[in-house]
Amino acid sequence: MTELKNDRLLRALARQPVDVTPVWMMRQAGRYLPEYRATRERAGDFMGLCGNPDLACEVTLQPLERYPLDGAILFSDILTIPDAMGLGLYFEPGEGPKFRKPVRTEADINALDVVDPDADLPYVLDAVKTIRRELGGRVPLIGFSGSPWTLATYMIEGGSSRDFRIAKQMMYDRPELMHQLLDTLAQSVIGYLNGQIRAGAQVIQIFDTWGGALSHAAYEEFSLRYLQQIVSGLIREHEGRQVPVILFTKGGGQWLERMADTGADALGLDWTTDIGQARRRVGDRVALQGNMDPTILYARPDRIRAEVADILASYGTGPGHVFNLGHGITPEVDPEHAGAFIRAVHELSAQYHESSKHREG
Ligand code: 1CP
Repeated sequence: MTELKNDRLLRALARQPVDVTPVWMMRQAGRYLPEYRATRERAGDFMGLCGNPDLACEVTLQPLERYPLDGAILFSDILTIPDAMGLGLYFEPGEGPKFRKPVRTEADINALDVVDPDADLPYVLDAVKTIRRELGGRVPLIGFSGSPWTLATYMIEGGSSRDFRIAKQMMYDRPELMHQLLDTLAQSVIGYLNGQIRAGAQVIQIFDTWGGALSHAAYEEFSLRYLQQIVSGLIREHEGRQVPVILFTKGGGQWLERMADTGADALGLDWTTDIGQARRRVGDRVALQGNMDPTILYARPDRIRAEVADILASYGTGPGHVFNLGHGITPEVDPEHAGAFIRAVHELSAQYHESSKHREG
């Protein structure tokens, strides 16, 4: 296997010394980039893009051509699992994801099988292999999945939702049925992520985008429990290296200690948590990833730079920080502003890693 030319991301996730803080962005391959829009046009639509390993590889690499990012993230979507379960994922132009056959009844849930990634999602595993080959060891490749709870919300609601009315009704009225669905999803996620690791993913992130919509007790029972099951079931070493796992619960700032208990290597933070306080709470148990408000990217580049400086100062000196946005970059952001953000992280973070430079000689 090729040597990694830039292993800052892996080092930071393992809380080892780095020269500067590594940075990548959620949704770094996406609609804010004109070259992405052009490739999606060629693919026909979003699912055509996800389903074509060569085009998925092309859009994965696009942000790396523009910016000195420290990681690549597989171009795919969390909703490939429910699609593989037969729910019929589609995208109406200008609208979010939708399912032709949402899951609403006991019979619907009984009919779901655990996904076999080799048989049901070969295009994702092929994309991972193609991207690893084309990366040539430039930076590590991040594979990902949605959390069972987050996937369940889309499957039950049939798409995006404001209040998760139908999903929560099932959770409160038929908890045993919800657990059956979440367990099927957790088993599917474990197989899918292990498939991505065997195909070449070097870091794993689990997106629990809607965990923050749950009550304290419901988060433990319906989201965290399954995050734990997944972390316990993942391959943790491959190609002679650790494969770090990052858990990101949007709105999960109050549960960081419990998330660290799962044995994950790193926690993703949204922008509502102070990263310095988070660091004091979790100590050296996990690395932290985050956490700039993505809408700051609409502000002037000097304002973006000041925000980066504040977050770096809040985290403080020493390793264990991966810079990221607190959620995905949005389609209307000016690509120049994204560039200013990434440059600022590298330029302003060196001072927080001085001692590591001396130690490395
Ligand atoms: O091209 C387009 O118009 C479609 C927009 C788009 C993109 C670029 C969607 C539809 N998905 C993606 C790619 C994607 N999705 C990636 C890879 C790109 C990268 O990160 O560089 C990843 C990691 C995701 C993950 C994803 N999909 C999440 C979790 C992260 C998050 O945003 O919280 C979620 C919730 C989804 C569902 C989804 N897919 C697409 C959209 C617009 C949504 C969100 C819908 C909603 O808000 O409910």
